[in-house]
Amino acid sequence: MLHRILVVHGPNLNMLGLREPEIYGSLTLDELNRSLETLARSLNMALTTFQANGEGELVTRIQQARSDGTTWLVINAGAYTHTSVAIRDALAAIDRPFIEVHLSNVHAREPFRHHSYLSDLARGVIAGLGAMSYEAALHFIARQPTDLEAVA
Ligand code: DHK
Repeated sequence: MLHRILVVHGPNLNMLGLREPEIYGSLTLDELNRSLETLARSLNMALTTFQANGEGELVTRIQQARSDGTTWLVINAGAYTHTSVAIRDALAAIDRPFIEVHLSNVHAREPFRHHSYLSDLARGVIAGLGAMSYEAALHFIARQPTDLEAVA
């Protein structure tokens, strides 16, 4: 079985490219998603992306990952990283490994960005590498065994 990755983007990430480019870079969300799809294909993995500004929509999509064949998640929950017990609980509920990513180095920014409700549940946390934060997550997942390899 191939890894099937769900990339989840939280609030305001639909404004990538326009929004504070000195912090978040000049790539649009569409360009980022397309480059991640290309990278995933080259690593023999399937990748789906989802973006929402609302906490409830994000929770609902994460819940669906339990039954849609998703094997790993890569999540940039945006500002909800620092506030959302609901997104934490959804990630805990689905029993799928995930990597928390951020474009910016949240630890070099305002103190309220230093705490994450997700990090202690994540397999890894990657911050500050721009689009490469997501790419590094995909490279890591590509080297993880699939279920079939794990039982072989
Ligand atoms: C994106 C956001 O929207 C912020 O709210 C987070 C994160 C940082 C990022 O760096 O990708 O604090």
